[in-house]
Amino acid sequence: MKTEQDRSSSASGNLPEVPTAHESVKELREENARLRAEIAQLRPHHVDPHDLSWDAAITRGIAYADGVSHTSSLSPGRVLKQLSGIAKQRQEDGLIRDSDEFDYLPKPRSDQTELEADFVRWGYCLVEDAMSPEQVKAQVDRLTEQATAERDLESAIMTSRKSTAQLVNNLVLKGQVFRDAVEFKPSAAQRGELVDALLTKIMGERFGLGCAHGSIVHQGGGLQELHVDQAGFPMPYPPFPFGSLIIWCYTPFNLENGATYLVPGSHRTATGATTFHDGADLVHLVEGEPGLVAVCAPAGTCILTDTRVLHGGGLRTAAGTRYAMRCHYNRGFVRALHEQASVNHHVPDSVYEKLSPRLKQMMGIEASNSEPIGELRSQDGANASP
Ligand SMILES: O=C(O)CCC(=O)C(=O)O
Ligand SMILES: [Fe+2]
Repeated sequence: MKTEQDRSSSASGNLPEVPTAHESVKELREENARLRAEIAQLRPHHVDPHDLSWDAAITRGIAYADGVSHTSSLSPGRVLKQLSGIAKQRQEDGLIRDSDEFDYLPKPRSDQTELEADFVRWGYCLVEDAMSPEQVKAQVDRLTEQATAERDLESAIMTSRKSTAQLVNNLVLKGQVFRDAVEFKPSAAQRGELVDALLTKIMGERFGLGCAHGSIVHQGGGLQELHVDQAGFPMPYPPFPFGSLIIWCYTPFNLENGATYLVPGSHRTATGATTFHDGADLVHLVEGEPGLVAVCAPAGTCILTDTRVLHGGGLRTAAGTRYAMRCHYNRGFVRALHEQASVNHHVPDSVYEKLSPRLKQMMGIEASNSEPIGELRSQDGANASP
């Protein structure tokens, strides 16, 4: 089967195209590593990265990301480049294993302490039966109806070539079932309150919504480059994630079905230090043990991920379709918008009226002061004084 690639990503912008030929990928990766090492040596203010003195910091200048790029927020992309094409290559070589082949990796669970332990150790956890079969059906029915209507209107977003995957963005505008699930109402997701409690632990109270969209992956679709979902943030990362991408599995996830590929444990070390820094050997992580796996989960599971964990959409090789909803949440101080979710600043009045106070807060569109003070003139103040 010819592999098609999904270039969209829920929280990292557009992903690069996967090169096709095996050998050239390998060669390019090596060439890339060599050139990066050379460039590092040629930097005019190259300072020993292990020198932690004030003098060294001042010589480096304002270089909070990598000391090279003036668009520092793009810097994790430089580190991730070494993984270009690797998911495709490992899939073709049959080297990606199902996560349930590893006893120690997260399993679907309902105990919060165990879920937290999985999340800390592996960078993801699986909330078991987070939606009942009826709740899943209600979401899939609405999603497929919306997806068909968007295709009929010729406004569908096809994310893999030959229409093997479709993304239905801005679900908050597209049905009460989605709005209810996004704010974890038990009527839409029976273990929504548990998901909410976990996300609150990850990001603190009043976390925001980055995007909520439907992901429809047919045979031959779904493959993405490996990435992290906080690539917009400069490195080095602090010892906590900026957000969490959660995936509501509407159909079963496993290798053949196009489950998310993920490198368990790639988000941090035991001390909390980040894995992402200049010179990090990410290939070693991908090829190690457990390495890159396909996250197995029955329909109804909610996958919570740390935005620092290496992962990407997996290729569906089986016949049929994988349905899911992906929601990206951010810490409250992060502006709640996203390249596929202009929803947060273009909400039609008819939908605005239906949004709960919490959803408005999550989307960053609550009116916190209905009578703000505007531009004042000196006599305005004089008139106002007694
Ligand atoms: O759909 C998936 O399995 C993962 C998608 C993903 O990582 C993303 O869109 O950022
Ligand atoms: Fe992602």
